[in-house]
Amino acid sequence: MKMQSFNYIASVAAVSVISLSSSFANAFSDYCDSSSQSSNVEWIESIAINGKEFASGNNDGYIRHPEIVAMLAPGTNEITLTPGFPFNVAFSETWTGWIDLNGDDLFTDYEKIFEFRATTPETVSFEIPEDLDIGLATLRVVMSYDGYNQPCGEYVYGETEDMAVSVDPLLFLD
Ligand SMILES: [Ca+2]
Ligand SMILES: [Ca+2]
Repeated sequence: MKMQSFNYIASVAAVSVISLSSSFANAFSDYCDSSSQSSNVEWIESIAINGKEFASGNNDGYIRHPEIVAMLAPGTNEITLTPGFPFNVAFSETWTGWIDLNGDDLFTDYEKIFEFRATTPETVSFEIPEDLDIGLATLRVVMSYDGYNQPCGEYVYGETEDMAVSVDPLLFLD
């Protein structure tokens, strides 16, 4: 059991040394497109997972964080979603998040980890099943002014961000 675990980690580390960015690009390549038409007046400013913040600012409607792996814990996790506004005028935004827990490149209702509407930064908790072995998985967050809450497709105002997540602490050794 232990040997299998270390063999797996060793192969991931080898890939990351040789070509980290292309490895992640491949990991994301099969997901459906999601983006806004405009992030001029609201965007995803930052996503913090279990207290570690990943700030991105305005990314023109979509960003895939290329070399970030956010650490999840089996059981309860916290995520803080912070919107960005250019004119000190805050709008109400619909936030929806999914994690592709089963690795089939689809974000299903079963994999939705939050959905809410808010004007200010909000922290919500979600559960990762204790017995689930996810090596690397993808978190998708959609923030939409127009209330769009689907994992795929184009909406008018807001932003989509994709990020690699893992529950395996050995993947976080830099
Ligand atoms: Ca952003
Ligand atoms: Ca899935």
